[in-house]
Amino acid sequence: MAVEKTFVMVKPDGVQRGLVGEIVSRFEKKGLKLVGAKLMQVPQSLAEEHYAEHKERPFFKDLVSFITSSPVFAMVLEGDSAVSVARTLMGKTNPAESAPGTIRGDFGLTIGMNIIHGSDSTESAAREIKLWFNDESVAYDRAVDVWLA
Ligand code: RTP
Ligand code: MG
Repeated sequence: MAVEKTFVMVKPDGVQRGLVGEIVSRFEKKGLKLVGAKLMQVPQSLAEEHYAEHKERPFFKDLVSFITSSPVFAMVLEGDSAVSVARTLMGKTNPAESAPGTIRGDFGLTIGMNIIHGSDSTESAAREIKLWFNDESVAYDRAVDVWLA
């Protein structure tokens, strides 16, 4: 297994509903290491660039206006297979189909407001971390790492 970094963002619905702490806690308890975090209002240009792959999709306009409607909580998480592990904890894109025990499965109801975003590949993670954090993550040693590998 390889140590990876991934980009995860609590979307405006998750921040408004007071779920940031619960969500961060789930990733921490899983063993992923928080190496970047910030609460921020998303500029239109950043939202459009982040979701550029969906530019031609019918939901693109609504998605960008949703992401820019209220602050998000952006994070960089690090750990073994962090990209796929974070996606597993998040659950399927549509909360109506996400398994109980996952973040979307436990807290979401509709695809338009599905609480959280996570990079879908190591390539996406690299692109998104650069875009949101300008590659500025915080490296530090954590004693618990000895018990996780
Ligand atoms: P995300 O990028 O937000 O982590 O979600 P994802 O990979 O699981 O899903 P993706 O296919 O990348 O879709 C991005 C976001 O667009 C919204 N969406 N709405 N109305 C619709 O049919 C529809 N489909 C997708 C969702 O908010 C989804 O998370
Ligand atoms: Mg996606």
